[in-house]
Amino acid sequence: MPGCFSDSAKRIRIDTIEDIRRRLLRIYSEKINLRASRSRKKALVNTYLSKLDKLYEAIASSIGRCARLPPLDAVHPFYREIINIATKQKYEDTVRGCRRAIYIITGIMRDYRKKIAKAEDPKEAKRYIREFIGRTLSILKRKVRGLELLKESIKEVGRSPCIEEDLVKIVVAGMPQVGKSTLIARISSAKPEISPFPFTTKKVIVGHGELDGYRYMAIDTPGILDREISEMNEIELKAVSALKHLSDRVVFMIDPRKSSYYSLDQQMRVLASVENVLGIERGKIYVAINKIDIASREEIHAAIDAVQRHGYDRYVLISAKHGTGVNDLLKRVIGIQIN
Ligand SMILES: Nc1nc2c(ncn2[C@@H]2O[C@H](COP(=O)(O)OP(=O)(O)OP(=O)(O)O)[C@@H](O)[C@H]2O)c(=O)[nH]1
Ligand SMILES: [Mg+2]
Repeated sequence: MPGCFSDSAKRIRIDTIEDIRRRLLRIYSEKINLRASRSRKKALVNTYLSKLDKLYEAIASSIGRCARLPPLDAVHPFYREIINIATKQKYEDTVRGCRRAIYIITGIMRDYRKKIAKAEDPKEAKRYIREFIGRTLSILKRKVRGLELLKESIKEVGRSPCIEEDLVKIVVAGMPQVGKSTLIARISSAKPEISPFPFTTKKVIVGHGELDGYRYMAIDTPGILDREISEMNEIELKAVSALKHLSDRVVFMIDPRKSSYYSLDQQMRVLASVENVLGIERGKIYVAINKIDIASREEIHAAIDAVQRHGYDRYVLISAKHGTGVNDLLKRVIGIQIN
């Protein structure tokens, strides 16, 4: 599998200024052994210089991880959206700030190297070390804003699915309890929790699958695409727009039974909202009328009727639980891509 940003993000640790401050103070208070050297002055200088180096290395490696983050336009739009939401659009500013801060701190470090080299006694050398820490922290505070949000956003990306560009991406949407996770578990490697209680699955789950040599990603969208746009707040809308980039195809599942949690009308309204919010062409939406093993013939017909009345002509009858119609659904969904 080619690398993706979420895999590398798992290994990137972004430090906040507070994290850095604590690390510097720890290094500062580490006991120092005056190195064996012919002259006491030389020993003093070497010891404090090596302490300065250690402090600088800690800063450079920490801020360096931030400074080396890729530009936003180099990452997949799905991650870009997650980052923009989590950093309130401040990602580029923060990364630029890190680059600038390293540059300035490197200059300051060189000045203090010279000062320490000329120090007359341990007290003076120690004072320089303290000054260096103080100036470094104040530069970080002035030049690098938003490290907390950046840290969170990278963690968020690390928790997000690995997006492979060249796979068909199938988003499975629908209201709670219609059988999304059951379908995902049947058609992909993902093992979402399935239960008879609504809102069981709380986060977007991605699985991979293969049919007749065609590999695809299947995405479970719990509690995200089950409401009308008018009910979503801004953050939810933005989170949903991240999903846009994973939606080559949409399978919208319906529970046709009268006893289901939501009426057909409600389910159709949410379908219209999904179409809208994902900005996906109608021709790429498949309606899966699920639970045909327990729905009555009348209920199934009423569902087909509602689906057609709302202008959706691609529907498949399935039982996600028993597998009936699932391969047919998949072939049709992937088939669009093949043709
Ligand atoms: N009889 C029958 N039951 C099904 C079918 N598909 C799903 N179920 C049952 O419906 C319930 C809900 O299934 P889930 O797959 O968890 O539904 P979901 O849409 O993921 O629900 P949320 O995560 O709450 O949004 C479970 O008890 C499933 O076993 C089906 O085709 N036939
Ligand atoms: Mg679920």
